[in-house]
Amino acid sequence: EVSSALNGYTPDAASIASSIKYHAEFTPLFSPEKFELPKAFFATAQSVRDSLIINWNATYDCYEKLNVKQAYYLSMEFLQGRALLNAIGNLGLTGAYAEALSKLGHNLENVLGQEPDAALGNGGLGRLASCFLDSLATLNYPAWGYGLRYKYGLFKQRTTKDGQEEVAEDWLEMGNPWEIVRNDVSYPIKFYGKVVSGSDGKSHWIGGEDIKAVAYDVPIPGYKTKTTINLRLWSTKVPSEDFDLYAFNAGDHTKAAEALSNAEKICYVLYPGDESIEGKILRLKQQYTLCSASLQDIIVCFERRSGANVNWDEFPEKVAVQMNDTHPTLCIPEMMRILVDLKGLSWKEAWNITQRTVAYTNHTVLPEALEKWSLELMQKLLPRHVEIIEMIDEELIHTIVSEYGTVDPDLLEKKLKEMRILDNVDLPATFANLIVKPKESTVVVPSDELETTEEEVESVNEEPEAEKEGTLEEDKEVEAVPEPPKLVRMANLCVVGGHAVNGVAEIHSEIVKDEVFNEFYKLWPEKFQNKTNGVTPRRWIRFCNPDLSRIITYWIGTEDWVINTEKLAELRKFADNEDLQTQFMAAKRSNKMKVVSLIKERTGYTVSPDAMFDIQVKRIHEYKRQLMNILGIVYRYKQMKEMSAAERKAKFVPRVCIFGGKAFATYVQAKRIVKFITDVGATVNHDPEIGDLLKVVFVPDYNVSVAELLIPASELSQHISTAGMEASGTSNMKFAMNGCILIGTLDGANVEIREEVGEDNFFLFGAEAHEIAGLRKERADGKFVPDPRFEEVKEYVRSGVFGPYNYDELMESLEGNEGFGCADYFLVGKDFPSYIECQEKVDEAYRDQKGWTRMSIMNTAGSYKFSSDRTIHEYARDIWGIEPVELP
Ligand code: DL6
Repeated sequence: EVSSALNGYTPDAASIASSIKYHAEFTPLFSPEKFELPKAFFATAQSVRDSLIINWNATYDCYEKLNVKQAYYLSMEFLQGRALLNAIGNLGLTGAYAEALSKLGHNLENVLGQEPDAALGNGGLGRLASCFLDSLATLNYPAWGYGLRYKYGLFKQRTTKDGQEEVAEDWLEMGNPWEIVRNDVSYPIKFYGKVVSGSDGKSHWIGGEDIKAVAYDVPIPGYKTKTTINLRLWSTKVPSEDFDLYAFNAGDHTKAAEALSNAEKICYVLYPGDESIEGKILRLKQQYTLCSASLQDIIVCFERRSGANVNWDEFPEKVAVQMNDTHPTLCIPEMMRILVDLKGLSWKEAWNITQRTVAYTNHTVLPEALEKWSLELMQKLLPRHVEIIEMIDEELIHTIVSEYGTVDPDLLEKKLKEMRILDNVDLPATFANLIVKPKESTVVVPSDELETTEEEVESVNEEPEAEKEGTLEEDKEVEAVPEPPKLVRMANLCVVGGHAVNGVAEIHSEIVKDEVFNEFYKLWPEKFQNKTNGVTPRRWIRFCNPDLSRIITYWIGTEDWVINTEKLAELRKFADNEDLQTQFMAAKRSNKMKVVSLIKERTGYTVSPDAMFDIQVKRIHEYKRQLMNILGIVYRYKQMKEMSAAERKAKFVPRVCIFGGKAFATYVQAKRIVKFITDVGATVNHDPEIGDLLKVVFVPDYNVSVAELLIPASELSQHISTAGMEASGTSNMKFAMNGCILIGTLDGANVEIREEVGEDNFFLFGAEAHEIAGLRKERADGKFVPDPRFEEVKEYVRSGVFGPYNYDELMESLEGNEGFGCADYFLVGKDFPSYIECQEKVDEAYRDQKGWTRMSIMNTAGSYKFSSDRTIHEYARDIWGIEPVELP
């Protein structure tokens, strides 16, 4: 146990017990007479929160007094998971809390199990944000997180006979003991309306719909330090004066409630479906709420700390804003709007300040994930921001023209096409004659979608400009090819408006420079950086794997590795030591036993702890290739069925193949994959011939807490994306830390993990990133000859072994038959032979348990680089320019 960070005061078990009792008595949420588990959790969390608040206030006061530069991490996602164990662990009070609870008749583990996961995120991007908060606090960096307080977390996943079913995750149902509602901190947020020029020469955004964003603060404690930073989550409400009491009293309750629900629904769910126009509007409202509320808050803080003499030029010396992916891109035009329209700065001054303040992290190379917003929709919702974006676009055109000249119109056209923020939008009048080329079509046909936009658009907007001019009707009469939609490319805006752009693993950052943003890279190479992701060793080793942690501490001789992970490398020298190996294996086995129970409880299947635990847990996505994993399992099963019992035993080691992950509700192919995995499991797991030699389990509702159980129990984990497509991956780091051996492609952070743990301790297969384009072309040209084993396995699936569901569509997606998109875009067929051959090597290696354990130790030892502490130090030094501040 570390000593407490509580201002020198270490509460003992007795005082903790009395604090828990106090909260139990005065928590009106539960019935007074009983002290059952839900109440025990709530009271315990509140007692911990008291301790956190002491440090949280001290941290806040310190930054306020010193007026230090602070970083603000803006993210639509924070995948916090549970907080209790992390908080008492960071405070060094785990033992004291366990003792206190036992005095009160409860067991800490059971109490911990009561906490719902705070699943305000989807996957890696959100969990990374949460790891970063832990590292920022632990390393004493002045920093805050900003996000949204979604009423419902990421959906609860059930697996039924029809596949995945989504159920709302009401994580706030029993209240949230960690948050502090700050009714004193709220900001107005406006949508729609129009922009008028005032007599003062400034633009005024008036009319429209007004809501307010209210802050909910969540203290984030660091490990072995007093520093406790803040995660400020915004919730949306309607200003009370806007409640239509007149309509309500007149009996029109629906009308009166409309404004309330319009405001509140902004924070209902993360990533509302955006197939409909309403869904798109809601998402854009969410993004703007996050940006506007956070920036108003940051600016208020800057002004307050500056006192009487606000010097705006100093803003970037006091503030760094990191945009986690493109979701918070509106920070850029919002900052410009506040500085120019509200604070009276010139455009030039404001642009200079904005660029020096803001930076952008790219987390994906998938073109569909690089956000593009309809210009027309944005114009309706955020008219002033569109004016600002148009001006930024125009300045960018100036830059491009002055850099590349007008001598070569083709080159200029290419550059503009790639780099402009506005896509499919004519050049502004001043540049109209730069590129003189015949136009394909000049007829404007407005998108139907946007004409039938939700009623609120109609009601809060002036008549659309086009209608006023009477162009719509005329246009409709003309039979014409529709023009491509006018779009705002958010990623381009990020690159232009920020001073730094980073990828999240070395290979990914190279792809960002060479492909995704190549034209920008040629123009501004100095902006581009790499920041390889990391994960917090507190949550992902120390707290989720106490047995392994004790072993590491024993062999390294200190617990310092929890904050200085470089020390993990010292384990290398003991990798052959039999005592260490025995301890490693024992810890693994005890973690596997917990997973045996989890699987029984969640799926009803009984699995053997003697089998190899082979795990793939991550969002279900075609590029992550869960399909290749399950087809590999099907191939294994088919082979087993064709052998005698003795041959089977000789060839294969027993395996429990575990899957987990959620498919986005509207992603049909991903949902088919979930169904397929569960169907294979239903057949294989009930096959008496196979027994414990193979089990296939889909653990429903994978989340942070489930990961905390599965990862410590893993022996093999799969990171098998098509090379070049996984930006980094972070579960690969967590698995390696927990002594799991990875099978994977040379993709994302796998490349660096393999370098650190050693080639011999990583199972590598598959095509490399530089080969992918050629391989896709080969497929498109019909030159690809599939391996017979791949053909065989698809045929086996089609034969109906796995039940009546028709898997033709899924199999055809690997063949590229007409109507099912491109030919095996993710190259499952290409990599399949090397994958199954590599899996044979895995079996062989697992038979030698000593050798395997050595590899396992080498993985833990080699994982030291992948601590988010290292990543955060790099961001602080290279992008944010912030320094650690030790609290007095
Ligand atoms: O950087 C965190 C995380 C990476 O580790 C994953 O490789 C990457 O897929 C994920 N990106 C996203 C963004 N959207 N998409 N797709 O979640 O970021």
